[in-house]
Amino acid sequence: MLVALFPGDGIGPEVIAQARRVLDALKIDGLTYEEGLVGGVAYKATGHPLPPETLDIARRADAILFGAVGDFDCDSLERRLRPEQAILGLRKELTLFSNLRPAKMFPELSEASTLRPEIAAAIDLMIVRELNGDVYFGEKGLRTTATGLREGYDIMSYNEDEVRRIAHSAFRTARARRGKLCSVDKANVLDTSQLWRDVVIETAKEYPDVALTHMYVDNAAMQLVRNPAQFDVIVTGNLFGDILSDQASMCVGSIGMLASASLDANGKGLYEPIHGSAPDIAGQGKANPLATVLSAAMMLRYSLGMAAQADRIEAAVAKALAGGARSPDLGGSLTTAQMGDAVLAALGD
Ligand code: GGG
Repeated sequence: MLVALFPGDGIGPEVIAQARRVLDALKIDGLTYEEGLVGGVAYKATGHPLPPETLDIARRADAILFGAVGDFDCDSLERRLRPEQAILGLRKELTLFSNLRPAKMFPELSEASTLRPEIAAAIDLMIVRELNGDVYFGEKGLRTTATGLREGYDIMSYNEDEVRRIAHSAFRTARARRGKLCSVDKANVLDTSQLWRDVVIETAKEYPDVALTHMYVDNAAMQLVRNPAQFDVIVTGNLFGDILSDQASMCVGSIGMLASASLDANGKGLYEPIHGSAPDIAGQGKANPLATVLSAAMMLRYSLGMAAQADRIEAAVAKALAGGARSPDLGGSLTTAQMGDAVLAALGD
């Protein structure tokens, strides 16, 4: 089985290196790797953030392990050449429409959460973020109005098929968990959200065993910090999902802890930490690699059919944290490599 490794920019290579050490320690027969350039490093080497050679590796691979993209040097480039287009391009080209972002409180991290321990302790939720539509992919541009003002626009749109397929993914996810699904939209203001809500309600007829609720996104942001235990699965659009999952990450201690899976309809997936390239700390050994290590576990579980190996990684991360392993984002001083060492030691026990 082929895994595409796309480390990318900033702290991407550092966190991917630790995930690779953990995967190697599992000694899985028949797992091979091919590396590709994405993001700012790809632009600097080839003139494009997602070169054809990288896309070719991604298409041939059974799964993709992705680090992060984003580079201050590229801030002035036209949009199609910016590092972020690599991840958006992969999601679109491979139809990776369903983004699973689990946020679960490791009990040992309650002191790192921004919430009171008794509120944080009960967090175990999954955000299902739609990845192929919304303002990310609608018509966008800069123009000048009739009165000479500069104006920017990004069209938000979803068609019913796009909503239906993410709704099915979310209902199936909820069915496999605690059977509760909260659909988050802004249907009091946005027509896109009204269609979203209508289609989710239609789809619910096929899942009578799942309890469906609806929440406006502003309320959802507030409820996530007020009473996060009420949530099992949250399904929402691309932009709202991006924002809510960053918020959820701080509720469970750090953005350095949140893994993700971006799946197509057949189980092929791209796996990445939800954090970006953090150029301010790149190369300093300060990055927390656990989100990437946990993304590797999701890859084994969702795309490679190796649930037992995924369990081993997740148990090792929990054990390393229980043993006191803490990177700076978690209030500690271990380096990126020392965090990797702690997971490897826990794997070997
Ligand atoms: N590993 C996540 C990453 O690199 N994020 C950078 C980024 O541009 N993400 C766009 C998005 O997820 O909305």
